[in-house]
Amino acid sequence: PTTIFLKDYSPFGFTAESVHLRFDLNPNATRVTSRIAFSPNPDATDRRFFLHGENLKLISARIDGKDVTPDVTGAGLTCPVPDAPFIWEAVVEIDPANNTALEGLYMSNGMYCTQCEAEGFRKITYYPDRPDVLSVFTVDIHGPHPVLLSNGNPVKADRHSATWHDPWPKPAYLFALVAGDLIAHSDSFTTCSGNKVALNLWVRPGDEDKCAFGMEALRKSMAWDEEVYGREYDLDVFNIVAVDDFNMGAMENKGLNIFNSSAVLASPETATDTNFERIEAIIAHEYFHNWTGNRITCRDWFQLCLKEGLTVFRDSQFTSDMRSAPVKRITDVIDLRARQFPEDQGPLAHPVRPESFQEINNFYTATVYEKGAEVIGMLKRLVGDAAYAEALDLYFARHDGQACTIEDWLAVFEEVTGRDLTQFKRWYSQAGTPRLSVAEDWADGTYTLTFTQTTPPSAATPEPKPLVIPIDVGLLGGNGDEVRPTETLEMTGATQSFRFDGLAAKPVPSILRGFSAPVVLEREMTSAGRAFLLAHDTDPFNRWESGRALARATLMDMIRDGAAPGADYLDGMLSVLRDDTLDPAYRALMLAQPGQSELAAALAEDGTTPDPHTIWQASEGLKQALAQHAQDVLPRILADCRVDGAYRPDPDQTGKRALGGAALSLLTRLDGGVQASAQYATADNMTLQLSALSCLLSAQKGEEQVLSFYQQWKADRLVIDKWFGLQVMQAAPNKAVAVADALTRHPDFNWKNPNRFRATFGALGMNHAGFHASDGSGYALLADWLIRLDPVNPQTTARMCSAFQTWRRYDPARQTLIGAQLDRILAAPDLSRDTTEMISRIRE
Ligand code: BAL
Ligand code: ZN
Repeated sequence: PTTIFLKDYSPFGFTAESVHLRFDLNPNATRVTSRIAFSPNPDATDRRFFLHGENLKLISARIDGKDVTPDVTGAGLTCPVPDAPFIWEAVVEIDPANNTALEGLYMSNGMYCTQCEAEGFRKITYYPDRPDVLSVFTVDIHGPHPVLLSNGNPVKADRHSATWHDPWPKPAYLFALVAGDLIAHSDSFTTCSGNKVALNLWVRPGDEDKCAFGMEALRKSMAWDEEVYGREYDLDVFNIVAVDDFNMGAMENKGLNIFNSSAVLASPETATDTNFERIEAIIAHEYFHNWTGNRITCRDWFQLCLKEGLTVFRDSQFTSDMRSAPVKRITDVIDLRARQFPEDQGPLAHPVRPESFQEINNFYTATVYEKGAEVIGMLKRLVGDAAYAEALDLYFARHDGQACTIEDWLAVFEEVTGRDLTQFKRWYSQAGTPRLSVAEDWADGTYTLTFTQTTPPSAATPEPKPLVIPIDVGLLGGNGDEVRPTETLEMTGATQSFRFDGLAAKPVPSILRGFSAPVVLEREMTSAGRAFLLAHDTDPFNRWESGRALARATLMDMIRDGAAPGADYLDGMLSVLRDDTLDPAYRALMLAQPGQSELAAALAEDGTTPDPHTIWQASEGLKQALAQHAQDVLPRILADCRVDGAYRPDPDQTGKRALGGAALSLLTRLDGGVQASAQYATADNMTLQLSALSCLLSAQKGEEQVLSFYQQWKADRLVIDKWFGLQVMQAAPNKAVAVADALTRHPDFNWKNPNRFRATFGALGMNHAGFHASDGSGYALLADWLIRLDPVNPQTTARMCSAFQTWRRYDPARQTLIGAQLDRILAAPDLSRDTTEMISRIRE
């Protein structure tokens, strides 16, 4: 496979002034006729006319009306062209019905849809399929379908055809087309300058009752982007379509967002609170891309974080404003540690802006997205809110309609603030999670904190240099009062000290408040010290963090020494549980323990080879101990969390159900499932039903409920995805592989559907001790299925390979077993470029 390098970028030799596409839809023989006006690009030196194209049958090609015979390969075509503006016309035939990779134009339940990011458009027609070629598209669609959609505004429509025109120049990756028998849930939004925009959420008949929440989320997102970023919507219509077969969560195509149905459809009976929150965030994310991604796009795919990091950052701000900011920050950090830290600390480590790739689909990663968002959060913290707003205004004004780079992005901040961001830019170019250690000193009323940063070297960054790290610090007195409010310390050296003068007594520091930088803070602390911060820290994030650190330390002692859970943790959690002044959602997050994979990472970091089964036992032991310690308060908590009245997925009810769920899971350890069974029997919404079922399954009960759940919901594919996933996730470690294997034989295991495949095998990866069964059966089962899926859907296969990325943490026997499976996958005939790249990088 060829490696592509950032340093080799050069612009395309031609500009595309306008694009006209005609689609004559047919499941196995769709005809795509293109008419493109090209002109020589004055900014380019290389004038070779190469158009990308894959899996296309070229029927005819013409230049300025004359037939030509291009040189065609599996990757595209070349052709001699005039040294002046010319018209390119081509007719190709494609086979959407057999497009199982779900890239380009494909079919899902009889409906046509597209996914073009990153390089899917080349499977639709010959085109310069690169994000720096922007053009104005007009699209004619012909086919016997009631609904025919594309980007932009509708121009005309009759019984079996429709024309769409998108006035905003865009790269081909934002192209979209949908055709099928769909029903609209419609509404409207009047923008700040008075344009009434028609909003439609298109779904399959039968899903109409699952649209209201997504539509409301869209309206909120449109209002928020006007209010907070001054960004107004720019077309007459905004269409969203729900599709069942989709590789990603959703896609921001201009004016025609296409969503995985799991990321948009929801009703109280079928979706959990967590689903509702995720839907609100994804609707916002895709909508916000209209400015950060679409109006200003990326010059090349190395700049992916330019749009993704920024848009994740914006959607996090939105969720913080709509819901609880501390809860959002905590859940983001949990997610970062669960998904991005392992990536950054293993063989797949890459910078937020990678410098090379073989398959760009493999770089839609937690590093590009989530660490990319953290980098923007740091930048905002360093320059302040006002300068951030000014820099963003300049960014939008200066780069509207352009394809940009990280250099363009940083330049607006440098201009607005006068800062030199050369060192800060290392966050974009260096891989690896920095470790930040801290030492303290107290003398004569002066308190000094000395920080040392080190980033472990990796293949991607063999010699990391010091980064700019914003460290938010507050100081507390011995009675818990705040003696110094939060201030942002700006660390630039490898080691650096910060002094706090004029203090009457030695303070207790609260460091890295709000998780002000994506680092691992290494701080020697006693359990009593952590318990103090858990009780008193005035920063809600760090208060939670102290509880988390206490849980981690307690678990590590249990794992390493077989110690009994200490009183600091148990008493600390009891106080949190009892504290009715704390938001229930926040209390629920406090009760959640660090994941078993996170513990394995912490052990490996400390030089102890993690044993998944011992980790599982300790984790179970701590939950059991907490259940017993809190047994007197749990029934009251459960009762207090009961919600009267109609279900609403709002922060208030959601928080109560989350805390109630946490309490029920502890209570199930004491009552053998009596209350969980009762909740299951009376639940009138999916959150309560699923949390009860989850409690029962983790207590090795619930056989009857598993069957009745299936009977109740077998017609609802999104609920049945949950049913598949939950059984695997909650299975005891010695049963998880067998449960997953049995489910692959279930008639509803439609493995070509990415949601069903991910529900089953994503859950197996998440069942840490189950996946790492010492006989290697988990590895073998996953490898079997990755080998089977790869020829059908390389993109989803490659993503699922990351379950193996942490393999070097484990004992030699497990490494041998995993290594053998990696070799087996690599040896599969015709393995895709996607999977080859992933497994090769993991295997290194
Ligand atoms: N652009 C791919 C899907 C997303 O990040 O919104
Ligand atoms: Zn995105």
